[in-house]
Amino acid sequence: MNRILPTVSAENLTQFETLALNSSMNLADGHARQQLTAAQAKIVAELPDMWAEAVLRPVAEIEQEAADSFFGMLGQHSHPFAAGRTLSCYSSSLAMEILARSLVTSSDAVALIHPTFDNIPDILRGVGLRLIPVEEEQAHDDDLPAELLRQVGCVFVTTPNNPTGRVMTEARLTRLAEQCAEHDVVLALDTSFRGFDPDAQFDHYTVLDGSGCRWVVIEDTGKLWPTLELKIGWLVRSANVDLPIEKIHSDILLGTSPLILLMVKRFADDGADGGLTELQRTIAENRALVRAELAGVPDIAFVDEHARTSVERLHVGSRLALDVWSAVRSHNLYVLPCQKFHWARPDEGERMLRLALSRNPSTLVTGAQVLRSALLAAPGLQS
Ligand code: EGV
Repeated sequence: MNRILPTVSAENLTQFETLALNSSMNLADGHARQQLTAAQAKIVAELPDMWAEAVLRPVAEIEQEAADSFFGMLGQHSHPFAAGRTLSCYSSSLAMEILARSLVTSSDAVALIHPTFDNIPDILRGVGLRLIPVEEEQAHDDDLPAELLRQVGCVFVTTPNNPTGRVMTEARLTRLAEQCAEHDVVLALDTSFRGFDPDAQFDHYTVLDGSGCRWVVIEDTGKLWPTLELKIGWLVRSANVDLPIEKIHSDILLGTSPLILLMVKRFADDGADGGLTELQRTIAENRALVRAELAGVPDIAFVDEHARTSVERLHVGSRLALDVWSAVRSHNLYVLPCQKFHWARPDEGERMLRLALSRNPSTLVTGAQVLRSALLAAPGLQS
């Protein structure tokens, strides 16, 4: 007999992820849950020494070193050094909240990439901002309409995007920044998945500063390393941004933990020393593993063929993603249905699931096998 599952109610993607937190087959959230590498385990073993170091040293110095190592690992060599230009937060969502509260003091609307992770639209709407969707294809392929730029105080782009993995090229970023400068619109980037894709590691800060536009970038250590939610979100801004970011940041926090900053520095130094390449290789292997386990299932497709981020979208054909989600959930496997990524038109995501790849290979293989059986048992409409 089937186990009776309680009715679920999940109002956003994170609540879907919360349902998965205690499952041994959690392919839902995009946080890193794979094993530490040997080099990373060594850093973790040295945490007590880092604690002692953090007690002794000035926090500004530690913060600067952590930022230099992290931004350097990601090719962001021109990131600003001046005080207050790179603010550390407990998480990138907190950085997002600070940005949203800052924006709403001087504008009422934001043009936001579509689809993207739903806490971005939810945070922006939460402070009262009106959102205008910008289709991913449009943002990447064409200039934005002047009509749109006249209506908004900010253009917000996630690159690489979550869940699609799509990366904005240097040429497109250059043009978008020019357009934002022309219309005096703030260009905001969320680059939380940058570490997974070398194409996203050209020096964005040179491009942004070269354009003269007002800009904000949210960077994140949180998706890369299995550090048990110990992470930093950075809120970086142009000198001319003219938003009360520092004030609002200070309303909410005095600072982040120097212990976590030291840990981030060490992980980033290891990343620059080959760890990041190793991580990219691991994700590529994990992606290949999942694709292989699902090979030959009728009426499915991997949507983002060239994606390199730590998540993978699966089109479930004529099936409904929520039906597949329920079917695998009864076997304790959790994945993420994609409707809510499509924050302006949820229907567009109703036949897609997102699978997390920052997991151990054994978890991915078992999960993919459960998913395979469920897909085969629910063939959808046969053509
Ligand atoms: C992903 C969830 C929230 C976010 C998960 C995520 N954070 N809601 N503050 O980190 O792709 O699974 O981005």
